[in-house]
Amino acid sequence: MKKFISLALVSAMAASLVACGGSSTASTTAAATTAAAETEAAAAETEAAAEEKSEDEALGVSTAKIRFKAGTTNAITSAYNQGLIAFRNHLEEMSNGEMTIDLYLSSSLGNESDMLDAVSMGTQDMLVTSTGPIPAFSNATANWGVLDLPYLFPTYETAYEVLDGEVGQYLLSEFDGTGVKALGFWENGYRCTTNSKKEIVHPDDLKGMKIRTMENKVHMATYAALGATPTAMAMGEVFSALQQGTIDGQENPFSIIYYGNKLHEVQPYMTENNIFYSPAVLCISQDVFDGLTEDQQKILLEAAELGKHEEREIERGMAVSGRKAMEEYGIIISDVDQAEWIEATKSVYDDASLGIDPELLAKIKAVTDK
Ligand code: EAX
Repeated sequence: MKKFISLALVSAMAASLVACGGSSTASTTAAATTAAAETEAAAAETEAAAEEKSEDEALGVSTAKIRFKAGTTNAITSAYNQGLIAFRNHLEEMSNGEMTIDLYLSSSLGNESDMLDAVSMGTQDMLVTSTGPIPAFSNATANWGVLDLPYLFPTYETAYEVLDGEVGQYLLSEFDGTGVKALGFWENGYRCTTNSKKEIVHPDDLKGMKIRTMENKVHMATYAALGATPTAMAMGEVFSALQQGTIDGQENPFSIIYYGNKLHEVQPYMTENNIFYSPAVLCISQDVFDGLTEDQQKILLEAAELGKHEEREIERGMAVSGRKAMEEYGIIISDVDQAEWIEATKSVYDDASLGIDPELLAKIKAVTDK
């Protein structure tokens, strides 16, 4: 909006300059007027570009000596970034302003796979990512796909018990030696299907639809089992692909759809089928972490733990408020018989090509089937 005002202001100023021209030196005045208007317009564009840039970043306290460069694929209003702000507030307070986090938003540092590589190489300090790119990130993390299975976690509570317990901590430790230190499980949320064509209530309704998934083979196998055509794509490309119709739909939690990427603007239909409980992971470059003093490391870990719980609470809230906001926006949201969808996706558990670790799955089931 400010950009529009700047340009409107400039054209009004230019008009007033031209109006006060006139007299025998009209051509000189007109030239001067045009030049002035062009300078003003250029200045407005620069300001607007700076403002746009500012929409891609949210910097921490300017006086901090230690600044962690953190990236996500979402807007500032998303649960990830609201969680990072909560984490940052604790970090700044507990370190007396010595440490802060500069947020780079909406895939401005690249997609999640790129950013995970950048953190491992130390060219980016921090990242909150979904589990999407993790199985393919390293041989050490190849068995993370177990967390991406359909209908694995029936409740938030069972997800937290597994992720904060033995299985989750073991998986986080698999990042050791990759250049990435995985600090803990944040929350992406329960992933639902949106599309631009029709109400989806039963699994068969998905037949033949091109549905964007993350570049994750378990998610792709699940949508293939439902009869859809899974189309892997980075988050930053999804809005325009939906707008252009090169894909029919996508799947994400309400928080990512509404608060993170405004996908409701191009997706008139949504199905609350909650196929995947999708964890997220807060990562820091191992070299960056090792370069901190013991006290600074302690503060960072404590602040990250507080941020984790706050982010999960924010995301759970967005799952409710996001649905309400989307209904008010006019999105048609269909509820489903989840038993039907569980039945339609259970074959994925037997797909040997997905490299699911049976021992890890058994440990998870021991919690979720209690
Ligand atoms: O992690 O790519 C996705 O669909 C993710 O949910 C998103 O980037 C947030």
